Amino acid sequence: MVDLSQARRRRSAPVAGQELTPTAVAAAAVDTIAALASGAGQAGVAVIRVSGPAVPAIAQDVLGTLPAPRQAALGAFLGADGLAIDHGLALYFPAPYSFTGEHVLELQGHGGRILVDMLLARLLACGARLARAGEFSERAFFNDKISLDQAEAIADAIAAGSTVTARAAVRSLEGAFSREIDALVADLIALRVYTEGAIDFPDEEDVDFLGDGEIKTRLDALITRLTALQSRAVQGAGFRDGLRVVILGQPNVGKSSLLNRLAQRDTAIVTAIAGTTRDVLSEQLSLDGLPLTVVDTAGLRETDDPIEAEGVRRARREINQADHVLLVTDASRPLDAAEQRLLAEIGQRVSVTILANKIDLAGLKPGRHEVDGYALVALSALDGQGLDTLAIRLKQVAGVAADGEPAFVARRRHLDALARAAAALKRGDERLTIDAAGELLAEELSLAQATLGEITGQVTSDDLLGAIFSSFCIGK
Ligand SMILES: Nc1nc2c(ncn2[C@@H]2O[C@H](COP(=O)(O)OP(=O)(O)O)[C@@H](O)[C@H]2O)c(=O)[nH]1
Ligand SMILES: [Mg+2]
Repeated sequence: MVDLSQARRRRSAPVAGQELTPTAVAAAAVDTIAALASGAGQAGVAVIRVSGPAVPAIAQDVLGTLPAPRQAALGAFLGADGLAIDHGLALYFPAPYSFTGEHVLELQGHGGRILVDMLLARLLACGARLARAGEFSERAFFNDKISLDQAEAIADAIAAGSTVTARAAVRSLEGAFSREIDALVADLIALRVYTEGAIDFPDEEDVDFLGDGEIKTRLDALITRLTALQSRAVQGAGFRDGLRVVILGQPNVGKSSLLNRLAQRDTAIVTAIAGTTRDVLSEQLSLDGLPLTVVDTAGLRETDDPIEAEGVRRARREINQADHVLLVTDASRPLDAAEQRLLAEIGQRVSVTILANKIDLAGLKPGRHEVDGYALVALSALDGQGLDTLAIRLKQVAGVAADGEPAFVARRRHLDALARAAAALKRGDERLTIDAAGELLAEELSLAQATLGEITGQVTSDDLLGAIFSSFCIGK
């Protein structure tokens, strides 16, 4: 079981395994990091961020003065020779009132690659070192400026593939998710205290705490809230991760037409000649905010043409990368033997929807059906009938509601923690109602609390933190 006393440790010096007393931390040589925070390449302005105890000294060297806190100061960024490398704005945020909680200096210079390199080299010469990926956010987390899910939300907001995802990420960043977790944890702690009290003083004033229903009522309420949070987190994760949708099918069934219809532009070449699409083609799109990567492939058939054969090989390989497969067929005829085989093969690996395309030719109505346990959508890629039904189906596959926006973003890691916390509460419920075992319930409550703490970073392992922050980009 995770011990709560190992909750977020302040790690001011990157010395693994070395315990530091508070005074040692203060005295320890925490290094100062620097990185380009804005995008690489030519731009009007580039922002270089510096964080750490050496910031005031570095400001003296590079600016000739320490700017007044939180006030933009225009001036030269000086090289070692005293000549200006660039001119720009400097902003100084003294600790602890900064993003990282450390002294931070932001230099906004011109966005030229050489200028940025020269300025970074100068900062390194003054004693900073280049920041690792995610290191600014990591320091913000260790200095209690943000919770772990908020740090992740920063990365998610930057990487957001749709406005809906971006808005949800910003809400997470503002603490929408951590507040929910914290509130649940607070109630869990209260219930733990009550339960432990019931165990320690079983017959206090002849009241049977364990049997009085109070614990059960509170536990049920917790389980209900956690379950509701879980389903909202699933939404948040669906909108964050989106879906990789692979379009497969025989030649000429309308796969490329479907891609073009979904992308609302002529991305793929469409002709009446079978074997037109030879390579894998993908488009990023947003389905009412749900980020989709739609992949068009070569029609699957036996062929003597080596180029087309390679396309068929690539198309099959796409199945392994897909979150969902759209198997396009011709609505005017039933699935043939090859399609049946393909369907069975895909169905074993990934979820699939059969699309009965060209209903305009077959004279059929658009709509959703079930065939042999598979979802089938009848549509026309040519005139767009049934596309709305396909959209609903894809949102269902992604686990997001047909309407509405996620309250926050969530990651698989969060879903996993929520599921484990819910399982612990359910086990605790059984221990209480079946065995009337207060101690066992208390243990499950404590486990659920620790598991929820993994989301906000109250309880984490260094391995997990390393994995999370290293996936960020430099300067974040
Ligand atoms: N009438 C009709 N024709 C379609 C439809 N979808 C595709 N087609 C036509 O079918 C032919 C093959 O389409 P294409 O998208 O290249 O098929 P692919 O080989 O599966 O990529 C083209 O002539 C398209 O215009 C549809 O829904 N209705
Ligand atoms: Mg095609």
